[in-house]
Amino acid sequence: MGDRAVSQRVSTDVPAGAAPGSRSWAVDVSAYASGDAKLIQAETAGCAPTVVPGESYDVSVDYTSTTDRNALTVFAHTARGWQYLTDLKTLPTSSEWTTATARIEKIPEGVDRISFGVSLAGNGQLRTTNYSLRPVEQEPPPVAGAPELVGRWDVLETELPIRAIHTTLLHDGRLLLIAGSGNDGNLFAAGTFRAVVWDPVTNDFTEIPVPYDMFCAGHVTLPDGKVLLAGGTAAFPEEDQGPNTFKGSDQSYYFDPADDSFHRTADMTGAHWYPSLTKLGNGDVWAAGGLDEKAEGTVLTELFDTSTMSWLPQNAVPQTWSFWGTYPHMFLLDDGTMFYTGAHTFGNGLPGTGASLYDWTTARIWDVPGLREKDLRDQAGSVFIGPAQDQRIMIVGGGNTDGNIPATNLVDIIDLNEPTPAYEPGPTLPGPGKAYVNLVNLPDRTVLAANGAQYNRTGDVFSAALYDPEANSWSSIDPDPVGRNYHSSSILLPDGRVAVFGSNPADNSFDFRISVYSPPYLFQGERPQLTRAPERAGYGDVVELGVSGEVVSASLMAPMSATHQTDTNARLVDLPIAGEGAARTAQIPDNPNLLPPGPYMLTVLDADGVPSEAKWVWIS
Ligand SMILES: [Cu+2]
Repeated sequence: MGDRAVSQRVSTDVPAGAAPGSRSWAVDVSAYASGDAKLIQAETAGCAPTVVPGESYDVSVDYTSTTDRNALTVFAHTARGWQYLTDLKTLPTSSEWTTATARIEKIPEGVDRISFGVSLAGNGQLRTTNYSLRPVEQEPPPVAGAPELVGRWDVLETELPIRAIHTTLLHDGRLLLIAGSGNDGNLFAAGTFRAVVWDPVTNDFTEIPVPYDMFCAGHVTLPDGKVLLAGGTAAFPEEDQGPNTFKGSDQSYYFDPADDSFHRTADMTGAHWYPSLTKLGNGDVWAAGGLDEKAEGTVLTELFDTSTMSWLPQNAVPQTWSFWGTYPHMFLLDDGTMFYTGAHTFGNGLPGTGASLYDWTTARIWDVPGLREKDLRDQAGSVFIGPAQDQRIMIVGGGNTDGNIPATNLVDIIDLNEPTPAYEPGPTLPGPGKAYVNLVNLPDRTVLAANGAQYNRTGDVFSAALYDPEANSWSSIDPDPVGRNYHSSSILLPDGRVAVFGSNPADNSFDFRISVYSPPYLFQGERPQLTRAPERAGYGDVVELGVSGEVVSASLMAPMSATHQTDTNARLVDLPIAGEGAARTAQIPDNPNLLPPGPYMLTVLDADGVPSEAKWVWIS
């Protein structure tokens, strides 16, 4: 519209560094009297990008113009058709290619597509190219920092003496922190492998001699409180190999907190770099996944016989002959089968739906439907939500190391008590998408989701949130002031705090700072106390507890053993209680698949949702 002469054409004059074959559009206006000419996307479904009402977008376009009568203009499509939305800014004369950027704040309701570009309302020549539209990442709303609402993060003055990549809470309250070579090829070549035991109460570190490169092993706490380690690194990638083509080790050791040393067991049947270890109801350990001695995916399933402290021969283990990936997130269910959540470290393009049920006794596998974005679940988080009796598992976020695609903030939840379980969409994690999310069951039955990054070992995402399984909702909390991505882990401490370790970004540096998160329940007045509990209890036992405070429930929590943000053996098991006042009884569940044998942290919870400090109870 308007009164002017317009001619336009395609031009090969494009900005320096533009992709080969790029073109620009040029428009010439002369004899201008009124109206304008626009270089915008064609207002058709294929051309004009789709948008989401309420979201904000950053737009950019490269332009040159012989006049200053230019504006960055947006048109919007609704059910009623296309109409002018706004001019974001005017653009100055520019003889050189210049990138014009602006933000479209909050797309109005009803708008499903937009078209944007540069309009020219005067005599002159305008050229444009390189149109881009990017959603603005929604940082979670700032949180008013009352610790009784959002908790508190402290970064300790003490720093780690080693790259703590494998972290385990021991039954004496100390932590076993293992680096092995710590992802440092020079230390690997020198045969320098390290581990320490850290006492968070006295702040002492004890150096532990490490017999082989436990970097990239799997680990789990055995029924007697020893820590079983299996697999690890036999060789770093050679120069002509990809970055994650490490050769696996078949070695296996256990750490004994009684003598602070590693002891060798018989080797595994095959080599595993990034295996997952899942403890079974009888106290034995299932292991699978990872790369073998040739840095290829291993299909071997392994079983550790705890009574003889040895790995069984291949023919004594039901074999699926399928590759579970690297560090597959495999959870033991209450009927003795397992659930593969769809989360893993590295690797994508998974077959089927991406998640499955698995009967390890028959080696049968069933696809489970409903997981969204199955190829964006590299280094997602997986966790039981609520008491393990609910058999509900949540998968949170995840990325794609292969494509370096921005991570997702999608959350899916599955109820494995259903006869035909399927993932259902859960509430989206507040803040930008992230992989490397650290998920921790807290004794008040909420779940902490902290740390992470949007891209492969870069783009730290600082948002953090607590998930309430009863409300099925997230509430944002203050973030860890330390950005943490690859090779970070979080461990619940017996006093109810969470210790967070590590981060190994793309430059292969390592963050030696330790963060400690004190959840809101530590600032909500007096805590209930567990004054008396048995040291040991058997399946189905009724045990006596001494408590103070208005106690409403009790639970047993498995001490965490985590690497790569994950502990597939973590769980909180509800302990039904009876009685009144200071003397209570608690019923130990009779199903060992729900509560595999071993040391547990027993806590009681009061009516305000404040947990006691834990006491250790051995379940056998
Ligand atoms: Cu790793």
